[in-house]
Amino acid sequence: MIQDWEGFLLPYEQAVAELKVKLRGLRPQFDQLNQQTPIEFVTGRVKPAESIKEKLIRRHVDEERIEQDLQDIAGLRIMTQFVDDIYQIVHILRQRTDMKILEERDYVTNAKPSGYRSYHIVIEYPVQLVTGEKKILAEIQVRTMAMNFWATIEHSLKYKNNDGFTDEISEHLRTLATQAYQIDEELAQIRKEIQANKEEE
Ligand code: 0O2
Ligand code: 0O2
Repeated sequence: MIQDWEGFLLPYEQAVAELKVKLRGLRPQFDQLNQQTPIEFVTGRVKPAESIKEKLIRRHVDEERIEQDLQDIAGLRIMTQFVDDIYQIVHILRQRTDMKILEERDYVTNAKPSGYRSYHIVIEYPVQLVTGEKKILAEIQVRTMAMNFWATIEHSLKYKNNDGFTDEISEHLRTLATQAYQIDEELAQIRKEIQANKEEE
């Protein structure tokens, strides 16, 4: 049993703080190169102890296995303007030497049954502690702002009203997710047209 949750979560806090700085630091580099940045904004959080405990029960995970089996205690989120930007970010993350990618889950191309879209990357990240190096798992979610807007609202509706969440409501939310994705596709089309117009000039 973990007695000291604050102590247990400290390396995760450190990892989230470091990764926020590193990922946010990519933006000015694109500006410097006069390139359009694929990153709109970055958020991060450590899962609160109460949510971790609830997830351990829900997923039947033994507390002994928490570090290996709960991949999103440290969570980072990168928001983009366009769908293509997601894959550009994934490519950049694959080249990095300060983190090791363990798993990738592409829910952008293959949406979840709920309608949820996002690209998930599980990394192993080394944190330097006074007691030495500790490798922890972190989850990076990469998604467009439209995907994020849907996921944030759907999450809060589901979280707060589990009982009232009927099949009809799930279906309605799935339709809205499809509509949000259509907006992403149309925006990509507009970007392409603008590019083509520029090249014609
Ligand atoms: P709630 O109720 O959990 O949504 P900053 O000052 O910007 O450096 P800040 O303000 O502490 O840092 O946090 P940040 O990084 O701007 O955003 C934290 C919020 O992002 C959290 O909200 C999370 O909702 C959300 N978030 C970011 N990444 C993840 C992730 O990977 N998974 C999940 N589940 N949520 C994420 P709050 O404030 O904790 O409130
Ligand atoms: P929270 O409150 O966001 O932290 P698992 O991580 O074990 O739950 P899996 O399949 O191993 O599930 O991982 P997956 O699906 O790659 O990532 C799970 C996380 O993705 C969730 O974390 C959510 O942040 C997000 N997610 C997945 N499906 C949905 C969905 O239908 N709607 C929304 N809004 N978010 C989703 P948690 O731990 O569930 O919660």
